[in-house]
Amino acid sequence: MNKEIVFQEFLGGRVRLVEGDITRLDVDAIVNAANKSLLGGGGVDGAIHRAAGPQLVEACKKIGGCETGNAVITPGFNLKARYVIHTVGPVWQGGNHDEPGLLASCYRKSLELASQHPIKSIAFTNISTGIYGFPKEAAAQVAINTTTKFLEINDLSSIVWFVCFDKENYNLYLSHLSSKY
Ligand code: AR6
Repeated sequence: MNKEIVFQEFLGGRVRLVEGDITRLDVDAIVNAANKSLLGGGGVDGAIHRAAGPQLVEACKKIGGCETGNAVITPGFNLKARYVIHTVGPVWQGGNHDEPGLLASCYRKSLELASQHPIKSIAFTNISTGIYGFPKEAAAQVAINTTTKFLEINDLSSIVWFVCFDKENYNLYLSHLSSKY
């Protein structure tokens, strides 16, 4: 499992950082940066739907949509991951529309869903930092702070992977995680 993947460990192994494609990771759940329709799109959403196959959009249609800051769960179908957690990040509108609060909610709700299912490893992409335009540095801080706080408070036994597709995000996560943990 993930033998060929090079990653860094933090928080006693509870958090892992890797640069790469989330659709290839062998984990129990991957978290999709979806939109409110849940019907697929570009970016990581498109990549996940392509890798999971057409059954994924059918499962999403049955759910019917998801509000910004919330999360829903489906099977992973053709993915290695058994589940996909779909969360809808905020569109960056300048920072005065509760964007950080909504982004934190995406991480929290996804982790809550994970804790309610047999999920021992969950992988996040950098939600909202692509098409939705959330500044990467601020988004990395929200992602790391929200996740580590959740792990401390909830005693979640899952390993959390942060999967960075681009070098800029990877370097930001590496620097924040290394300085804190
Ligand atoms: N694996 C991991 N991360 C990825 C991958 C991948 N295969 N591909 C891209 N990323 P984005 P958003 C990173 O735009 O900003 C969709 O159309 C990417 O580098 O996918 O939340 C949805 O349907 C970036 O850091 O999601 C929505 O309409 C991060 O994933 C909208 O885009 C998020 O970029 C959501 O926008």
